[in-house]
Amino acid sequence: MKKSVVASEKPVKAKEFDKELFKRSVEYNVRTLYRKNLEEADAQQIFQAVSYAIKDRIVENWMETQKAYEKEDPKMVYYMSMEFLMGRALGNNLINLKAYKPVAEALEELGLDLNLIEDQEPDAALGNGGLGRLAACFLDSLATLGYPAYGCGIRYRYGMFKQEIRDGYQVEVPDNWLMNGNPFELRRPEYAKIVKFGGYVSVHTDENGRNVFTQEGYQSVKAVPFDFPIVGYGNGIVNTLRIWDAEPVECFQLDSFDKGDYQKAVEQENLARNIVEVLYPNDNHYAGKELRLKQQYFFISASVQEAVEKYMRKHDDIHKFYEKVTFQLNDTHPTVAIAELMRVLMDDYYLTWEEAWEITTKTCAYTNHTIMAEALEKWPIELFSRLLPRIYQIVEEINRRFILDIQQKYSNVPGVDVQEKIRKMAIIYDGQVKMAHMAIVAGYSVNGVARLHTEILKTQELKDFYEMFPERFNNKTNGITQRRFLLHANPLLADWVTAHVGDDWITDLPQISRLKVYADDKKAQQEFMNIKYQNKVRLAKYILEHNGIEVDPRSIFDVQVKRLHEYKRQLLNILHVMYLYNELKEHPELDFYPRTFIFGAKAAAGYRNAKLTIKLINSVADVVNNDPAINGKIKVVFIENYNVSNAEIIFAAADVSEQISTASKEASGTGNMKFMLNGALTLGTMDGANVEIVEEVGEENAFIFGLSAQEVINYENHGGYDPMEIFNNDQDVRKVLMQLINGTYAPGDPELFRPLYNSLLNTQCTAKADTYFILKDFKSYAEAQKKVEAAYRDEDNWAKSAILNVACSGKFTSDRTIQQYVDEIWHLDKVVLK
Ligand code: NBY
Repeated sequence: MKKSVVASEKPVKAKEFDKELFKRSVEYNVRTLYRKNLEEADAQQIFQAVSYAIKDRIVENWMETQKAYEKEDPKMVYYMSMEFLMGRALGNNLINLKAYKPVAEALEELGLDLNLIEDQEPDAALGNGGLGRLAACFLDSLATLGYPAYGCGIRYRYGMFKQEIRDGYQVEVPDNWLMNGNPFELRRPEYAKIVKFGGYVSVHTDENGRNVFTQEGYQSVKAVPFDFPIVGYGNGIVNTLRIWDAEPVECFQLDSFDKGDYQKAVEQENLARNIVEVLYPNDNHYAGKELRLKQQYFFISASVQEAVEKYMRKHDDIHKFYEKVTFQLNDTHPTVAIAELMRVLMDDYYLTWEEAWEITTKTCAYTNHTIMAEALEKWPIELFSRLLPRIYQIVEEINRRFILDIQQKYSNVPGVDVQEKIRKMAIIYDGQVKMAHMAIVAGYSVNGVARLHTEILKTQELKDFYEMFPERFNNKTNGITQRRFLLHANPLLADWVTAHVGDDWITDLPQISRLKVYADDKKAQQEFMNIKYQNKVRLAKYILEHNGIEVDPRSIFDVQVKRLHEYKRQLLNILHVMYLYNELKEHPELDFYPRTFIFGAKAAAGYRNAKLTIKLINSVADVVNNDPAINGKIKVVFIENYNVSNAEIIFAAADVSEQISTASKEASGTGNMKFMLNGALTLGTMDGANVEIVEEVGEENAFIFGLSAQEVINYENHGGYDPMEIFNNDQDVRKVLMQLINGTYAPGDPELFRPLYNSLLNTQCTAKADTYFILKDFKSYAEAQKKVEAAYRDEDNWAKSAILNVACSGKFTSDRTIQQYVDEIWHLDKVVLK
């Protein structure tokens, strides 16, 4: 283990930052870690030395916080999530310690540039997209608000893959983020747990006449936790993100002559090696992989065991567990926690089913993040029962009792077909375990992540469950942390905001509304546009360095960054670029305001149309960017390897925020909020949280287009719509679509983009076509884009709208979201350090 020894200080809250001490500790760390002095150390070594110096400061506060929790014994939330998309820690920790500027100065005095040091840190990319980043924002808000919380997750050896673009195609490269060691983590072997897989369950009756269930013939894995400090902003609080690593239970004996044992030992060792190897890179898509279910049970079993043991260290009555502990399940991925808690309570603490059920149903709460059918987790019972035999028994019993409840409730209700209800609502049906159903049946709260999304859950997707348990359903509109996405990501704008309205916004974002009075102020408008320009220069530099493409920071920066998915409709965006290019070619005299279309997106490794869309974007970029006839008026850039770190640079530089999902499909979106906070104007559909963004900022300060969610749902209920009609009647659309199959963008292989073409048109009348309403919304999108251009030409008015976007973003802080979870679901008390 690397170790740094630095004289530690008392909590930052009370103490001023001691620059000289900090400089000495960096020098000392470089010396002890690498036997070098500052001049000899390379950038990575300096990063490590600085991080260890900062960690020592954090550890002080960490101990104090945990001591206070120990003493006050508050109720705790365990945020259970397969994903925590943390990004980099160093800069964020400095921000939250309120030490960013002093540290930057101290390093400058040593001849070092903090920005370059920050760039040495690999992103902790233990998540796919919105869901994982939401978990990270929530941890930041929980610590900042002073709520006792644990994040529980998996320490994947390889996080989200690195994306390289070769010949326009996405290539996935393993993300070896732990390669140089991780200075902020702490291995906690003393809290290791054993997790059991497979085998069979045997039942016997003990001396008290109780049925005792034991799992036998299983394989086990040792779960070893690593703790990450989660630093609250300026309050001395440090919470814990606990992520589990896997180790073999014991080194298997090479001298074992028992063949059976030898085989088993090898298998056990392989299980430990494989289980936390890699994050599944699918977002909004359930793949049904056995190893994925193993990952889920692995971290859940360890986390549940730890939560129960921790509770029992202080309490003697397990019946009141829920008074001190609540589990928030981040989507259905951790839902096996329900059955695992039941198992521990019954098998380890000998509670009856009824007692265990009472505790479990008062402990577990579930957040839904999608209505996309292909994202719903349904495990085949064959797999589920083979891997988790005892857990499966418990799920069966939950299901049996729930079906009795349905029968009891609906048997005598006229007009209700009870069998139909059971078919739709059962937890086990058709040979599958439906995880969402279990989460709703056993949870005390079910929430959606934006108002529209929650309404759709109540009235469509989960209608039957809402009818049965209306009191469980509630909305918690997502939010983002302004500490990372404004204070750290956009220091120029952050300083400007503070200069105008003070710095309360850092922990009380609604205060930022005081900016409204400056929206009409010419000087403020100019300052704002100047900051935006500088941020565009910063992004242009990044693009030149990383993509080799030159872009003009005076052009409109029109940005779509998010996971690549058909429902998010990057295809609509690039088809529109193709259309604009056609227009410019046909009418060279057109008065066209220069525009840079910026994309950033990872596609799931096995998602064919998503990957082909990346190739299309890059192919269009090749043609358009190199056509002298259009005089650089359109530039298309695909930013390689979109991640949390480059996102920070991208949001700060955006003029236009593309939020163009098919209405009803994007549960909330959170990128939309990050753009708004940085003063970009939303070009979007009435979907997810866009609805609430427009409500806050006013429709006149955004560009809204397309079908409404209800219209989309109506079409879907009547078998879709006919895209051929549009293809046959709209010559602009027709031309663009033909260019997908006539080699315009793939001269060597004109058929290359045929699958995209086919996804839009049902020429064969076989598969459904344009299920995401791209052609249906095309015209309305193109019109909205025209309005964007016209609006941008009026610079003062644009600046006014942009300032109003910043000023009206107060609702979208994750501090507000977390406060609502606390008030309406978790009921936690704040802990204040004295
Ligand atoms: O969660 C996203 C939603 O699409 C977005 O609208 C919302 O703002 C965000 C936070 O609430 N969902 C998401 O990111 N989902 C996943 O990443 C995901 C990952 C894995 C699987 C399913 C969904 N899986 O089944 O493996």
